[in-house]
Amino acid sequence: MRISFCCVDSRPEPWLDGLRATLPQAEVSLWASGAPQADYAVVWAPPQQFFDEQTRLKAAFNIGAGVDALLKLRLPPHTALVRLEDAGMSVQMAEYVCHALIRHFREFDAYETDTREGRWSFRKPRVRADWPVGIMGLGVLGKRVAKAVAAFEFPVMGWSRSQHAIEGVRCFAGGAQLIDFLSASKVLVCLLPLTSDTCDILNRRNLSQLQAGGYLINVARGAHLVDDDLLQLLDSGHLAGATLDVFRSEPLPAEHPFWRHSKIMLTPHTSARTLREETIAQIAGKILALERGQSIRGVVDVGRGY
Ligand code: NDP
Ligand code: OXD
Repeated sequence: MRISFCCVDSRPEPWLDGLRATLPQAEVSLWASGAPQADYAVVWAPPQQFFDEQTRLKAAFNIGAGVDALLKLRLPPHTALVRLEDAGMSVQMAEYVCHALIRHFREFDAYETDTREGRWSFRKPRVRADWPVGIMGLGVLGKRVAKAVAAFEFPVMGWSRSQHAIEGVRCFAGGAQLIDFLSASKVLVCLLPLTSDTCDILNRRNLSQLQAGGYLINVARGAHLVDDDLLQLLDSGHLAGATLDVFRSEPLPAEHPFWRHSKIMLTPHTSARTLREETIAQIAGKILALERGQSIRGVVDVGRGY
């Protein structure tokens, strides 16, 4: 069995060593143009040329959860596209979102300013019931985040394409329930895949539905958010702030106003990193299952876009 590795932005050697150690029966190599046809591919942002040449792949494994960039490419017709499912990302996402939420809710930034200036002063405790948290996307990551937020006793709402039933989470589904979901939320967390249906979903119309003084946490994709709409809602005071991990253009261009906005906290697309060992173990397990003729989870529905 041949496995071709083609990932921009990743040092290939540890991945190649890890794949070889986990699948000793496989011939694992770094892709270069003209390489022999492989059975499986492990990819992150490969060039179109990779799929133009590797036409006999049974499956291409993305080493991330989001496949929006891959779906812009032409894939060979019989190649299954497989995304990463959790592999250590969901607990990181839960940490990140809870940190952003609690930092804002407990006003820790204001306390930091106070204490740095030598002030021993208290703020009135906020009432948790007044801070309902709405999570867009109840997939692998959204569900884990909902559970973590609920553990801190915030009211939690979730919105997805199909109806879900999750203990402790008030679930909404589909376009018809979007406005009800948003208007019941004060903090909005975006964990949707980027598709033609979800692009620009964090726009003025939708963000205006959040309760006054709302807060946005976008950890999904930059193209979910209409940047200027967020800036206007922050400046008008309807939104109190935002934590953003993802941007339309990454790295965020130096001149972008988000860098310097006092109500925006930003991080460089780091909320849930791909962990090499967990990722290799998951991919190797799926390759072995496919070789045994078994079906696997995480196969992307190309028509749906995730
Ligand atoms: P999943 O595919 O497991 O979950 C996607 C969820 O979004 C599902 O609940 C799905 O609904 C819902 N959804 C999809 N389309 C719509 C729609 N049109 N309307 C309403 N709900 C919709 O994905 P993951 O949880 O694994 O990952 C989510 C995203 O997080 C990734 O696509 C990626 O963009 C981002 N991500 C960001 C990272 C970072 O570091 N910033 C790291 C990892 C991922 P249903 O359940 O009905 O199918
Ligand atoms: C992912 C990401 O999709 O890192 O996994 O953004």
